[in-house]
Amino acid sequence: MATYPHGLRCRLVRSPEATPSGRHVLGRVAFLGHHSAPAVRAGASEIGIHLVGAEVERVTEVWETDSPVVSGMYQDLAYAHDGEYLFCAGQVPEGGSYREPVRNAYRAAFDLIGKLDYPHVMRIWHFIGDINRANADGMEIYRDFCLGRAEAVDHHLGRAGDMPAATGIGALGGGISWYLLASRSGRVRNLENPLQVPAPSYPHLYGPRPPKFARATSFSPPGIDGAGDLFVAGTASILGHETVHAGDIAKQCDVTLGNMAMVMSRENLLAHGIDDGRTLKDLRFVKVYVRRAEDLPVVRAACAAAFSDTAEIVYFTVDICRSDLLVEIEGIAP
Ligand code: 3EB
Repeated sequence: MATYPHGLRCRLVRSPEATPSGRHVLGRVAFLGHHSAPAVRAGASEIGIHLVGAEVERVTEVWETDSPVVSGMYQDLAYAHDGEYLFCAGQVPEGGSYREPVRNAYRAAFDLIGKLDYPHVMRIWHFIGDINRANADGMEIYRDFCLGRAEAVDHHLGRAGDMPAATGIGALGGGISWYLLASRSGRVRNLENPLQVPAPSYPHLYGPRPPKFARATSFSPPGIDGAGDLFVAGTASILGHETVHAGDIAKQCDVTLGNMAMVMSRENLLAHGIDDGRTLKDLRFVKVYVRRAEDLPVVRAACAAAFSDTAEIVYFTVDICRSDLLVEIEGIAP
């Protein structure tokens, strides 16, 4: 990522213990063959998310900084912060209804953010077990999750409150594992995509309360002009508010990549008052979620053509929040 004081950086590594960087670790997100609860380990906060089959190589996303960190547990959340950045991770246990536990999890996170003074949330990820299945009341679990999240956002930020770029995706284990990044200073700007209806304005067709997230978030540290670090949200084959190309993985890849290119483009950044522009080749850390393992070769080929040879790209085979979506992609352009 760009070099600036207290630089926040991401690495995707196969074995974090074997590849120390000499920097301070805020958070480790291990993608594993099982869940492991949020905890503080060796001074950093850590969470394990069941996202890969037992036979697959594990990958860990490591969030690092230049300054020493202070870590701890707050309620069930594991956190670490360095005076400029906060990483925090939580896990909502598997259950029959997620509305209230999600509200509670968000309340704990907003409390922590307030208490420690990191008011600018720049990115959030949610990994949701059985995302397309019905909960105990017959509501799809993703919709149940969206309901709790929307109520939490109403309560803490007000009805018009906006949330940053997010990922809301399936997981192989049950419950909801999630983590976020926030900053004390700098500037967070949430971006929309002119090709897509803002998710918070989706019609009721997709659930009682819409998903609260932005298509991308620009984080500019103090003194940095332009987009700074651009976090592109989980992006799928949606135009307007509708899924397009149901059943066609190649076309869904094209639309997904087109949406990502548009949200990062100079045209779109200028429309949001940011004098900057990025392309797909600027993405450094890319996570690709593919519903059906048999689609992996097509998705890998599309990503290899679209992204830089030096981008770090990881693939997961998990369900996606709408049953007709076959692929979802997120990334960071530092
Ligand atoms: C979409 O655009 C696809 O609920 O937090 C992407 C990113 C999606 C985040 C979320 C959902 C979420 O609606 C799904």
